[in-house]
Amino acid sequence: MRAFITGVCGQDGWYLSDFLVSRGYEVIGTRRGNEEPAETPPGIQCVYGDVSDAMCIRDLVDKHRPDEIYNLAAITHVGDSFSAMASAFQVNAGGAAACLDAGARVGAKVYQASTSELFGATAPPQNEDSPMQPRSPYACAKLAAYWLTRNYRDRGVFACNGILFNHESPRRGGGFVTQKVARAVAAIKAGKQDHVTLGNLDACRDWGHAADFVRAMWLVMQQDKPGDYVVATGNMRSIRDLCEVAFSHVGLNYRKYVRSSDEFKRPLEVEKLCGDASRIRALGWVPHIGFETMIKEMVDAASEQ
Ligand code: F7E
Repeated sequence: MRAFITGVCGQDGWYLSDFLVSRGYEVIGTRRGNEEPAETPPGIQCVYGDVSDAMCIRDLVDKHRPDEIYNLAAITHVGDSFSAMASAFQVNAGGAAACLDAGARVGAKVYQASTSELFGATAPPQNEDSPMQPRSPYACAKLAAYWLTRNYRDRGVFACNGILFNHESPRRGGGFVTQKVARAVAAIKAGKQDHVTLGNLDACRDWGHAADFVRAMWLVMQQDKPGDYVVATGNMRSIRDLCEVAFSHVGLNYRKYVRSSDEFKRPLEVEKLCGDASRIRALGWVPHIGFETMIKEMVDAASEQ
């Protein structure tokens, strides 16, 4: 089997390519060319590719003729999307269109990296039938991608939306709150920093581990029929809970070190997300790594850097 992964150098691209290579897949992944060679996942073929350039994606897919396409490339920071609306749409909606179009031409299955941000203002628990009320340009663009995927499916393409809730790991970018906290804990413990300033401490998320979530991506692509699946742990924690776990792991009380500022608050917030993943659990998917274990892994990894 041959897989084509866009955005292969991101957190999910690493874990997914690792998983697929271990299952004997040949993996071709796109990168935008601004990463160091050492930063590309091992065992795969990395090529230049930008999902906002539909002809580029079409040519690559025509050339490599994959069985499965995983569209993971995206502008992923929700907060940043408020000031980068046009590029959020070009990449997050346009990229999905490019992958669906390219996949349809060669008969490949297409996985679209969808997101719990689609639910936005809808109260938890959220599942595949919950109303979608996006609260950011990021989520609006991802909602367009979600519907494009469904439209292609209606036209006969094997196209799936994986509606993933937050998922983290030591490979998470430093702009996301888990990694920001993990790195701050490491720096404060080492005496290099005396506090960390966050935004909204009351927001709640359902956080899982990227290694568990990429298995779900693959699983939805192995079904007889294409579909949309929520992928989540079903456990909800606040930003305060995250701080408590991360700081207490190194013997510190977070209340002494965590501040909150409007600077890191969003114009519109998604207050509470917690997924009901019954549909994918019925296929046999279970997350193995719990929240505490994951946050401690991230703090330990940050401490070793
Ligand atoms: O924020 C709050 C912030 O940036 C989580 C992306 O992968 O998951 C991710 O989106 C929460 C929000 O992730 C800070 O306001 C407080 O309520 O880690 P985050 P996200 O926005 O949930 C979804 C599923 C995706 O699809 C996205 O691509 O934490 N928060 N203080 C903060 N967030 C950040 N980044 N920085 C702070 O200082």
